[in-house]
Amino acid sequence: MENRTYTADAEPGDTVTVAGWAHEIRDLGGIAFLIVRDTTGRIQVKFEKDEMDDDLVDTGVDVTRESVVRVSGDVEAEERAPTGVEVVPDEVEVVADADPELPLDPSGKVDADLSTRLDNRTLDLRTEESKAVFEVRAEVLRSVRERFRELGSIEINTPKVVATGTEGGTELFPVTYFGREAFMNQSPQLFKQLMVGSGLERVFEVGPIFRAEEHNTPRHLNEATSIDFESAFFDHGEAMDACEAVVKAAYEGVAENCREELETLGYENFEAPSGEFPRLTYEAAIERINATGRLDEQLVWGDDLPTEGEHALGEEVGEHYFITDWPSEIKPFYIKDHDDDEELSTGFDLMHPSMELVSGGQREHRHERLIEGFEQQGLDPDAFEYYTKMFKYGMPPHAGWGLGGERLVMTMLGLDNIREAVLFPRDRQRLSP
Ligand code: AMO
Repeated sequence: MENRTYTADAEPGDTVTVAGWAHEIRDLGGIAFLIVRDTTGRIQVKFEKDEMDDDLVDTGVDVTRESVVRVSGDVEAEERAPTGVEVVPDEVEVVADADPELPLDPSGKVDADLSTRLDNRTLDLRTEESKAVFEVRAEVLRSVRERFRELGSIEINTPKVVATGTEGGTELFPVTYFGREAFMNQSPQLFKQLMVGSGLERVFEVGPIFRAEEHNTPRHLNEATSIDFESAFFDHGEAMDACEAVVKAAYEGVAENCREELETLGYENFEAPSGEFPRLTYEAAIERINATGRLDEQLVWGDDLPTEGEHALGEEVGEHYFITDWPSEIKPFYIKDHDDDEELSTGFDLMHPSMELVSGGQREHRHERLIEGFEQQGLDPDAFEYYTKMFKYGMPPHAGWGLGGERLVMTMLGLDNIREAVLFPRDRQRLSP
């Protein structure tokens, strides 16, 4: 729109055209106010009924809430106005009418349940709180990309429709690809690994992953955003260093650039983590969980950590921490074992006190061992020949990780449900919008 002024930029003395939504209409008799909201804020428009044209006043006062309006006029200082200025209009146009019955109240005065909000995201994202979550999400993605570039990695995009899964056969979404069976990709795992053997060496990707898991929990999605990293000539320790740097960058970016959003969301003292994230071995982790006495049954070597165990440990540690040296048998085939102990893998997880954020590790880069790994996991190495073949042509040692984007935003903002951090979540019930 030509000559549009954002409400936040309107200064006394200006003649402006503002455009946005009718946030509120207050008719006090001789005088009426229309509050116009746009992406930058709100501005008051004043109607003095005796002094203004009747049609102009009627248009401004009779408009339904949330209709799209365009208002032209002079900006004046008015200390009683919410933002200290108001527009004295000489033209008001209703650009798009809103139905008087709204499925939710964008002024935020009446709370809506999550399901109603997700069904009506357009209206939901007119509320300051919801909008703030997605501003934060955008800043998280901006700052992680920046840190990845500082770490010398190049952004890649890999296929999402694939012939084979990698992260467990039962969690695949099948699709038909020109009459052939195909799947939605669960992880860019194999593709990012192939790139460390290419001239790119160090790569990252921000993209969707698809998991057909049955879980319907506040922290699982069936389509999530994975922030993936992989580097040639990195071991698991160096991969953890990069992971820590990227997670901290996300917090630092938000602390620095999202002050207003954090205020809207009720944070007074949002702080980026400063010290080094502690690194605990899996063995130490299960011992500490057992010592809390919170689990009905004691954990033994080889057990996955149950949610309740993660919470018990998270409460004790009280900050982000890594769990390292997992048993080889519970890590995927592509994770390398320690050279001096085959029972022990180089796999690691990064934990927020409330949940897992990242899995990673050094990868098996020796061709023969890789083939054995496929077989041990019950996967047919022939189906992955496009991948294993490249390990015959000079594949360097390498390591990397995958970070759940929504879980990062959810834990950073203390959201109750991961769905709040996704515009249009995909879960067991939701396939539209
Ligand atoms: P993993 O399967 O542990 O590892 O996934 C990595 C991270 O992605 C996030 N995540 C999810 N978030 C929401 N809903 C889900 N259903 C979901 N599934 C995963 C989590 C998790 O920690 N290829 C490996 C990574 C690697 O080794 O590089 C992988 O995909 O935050």
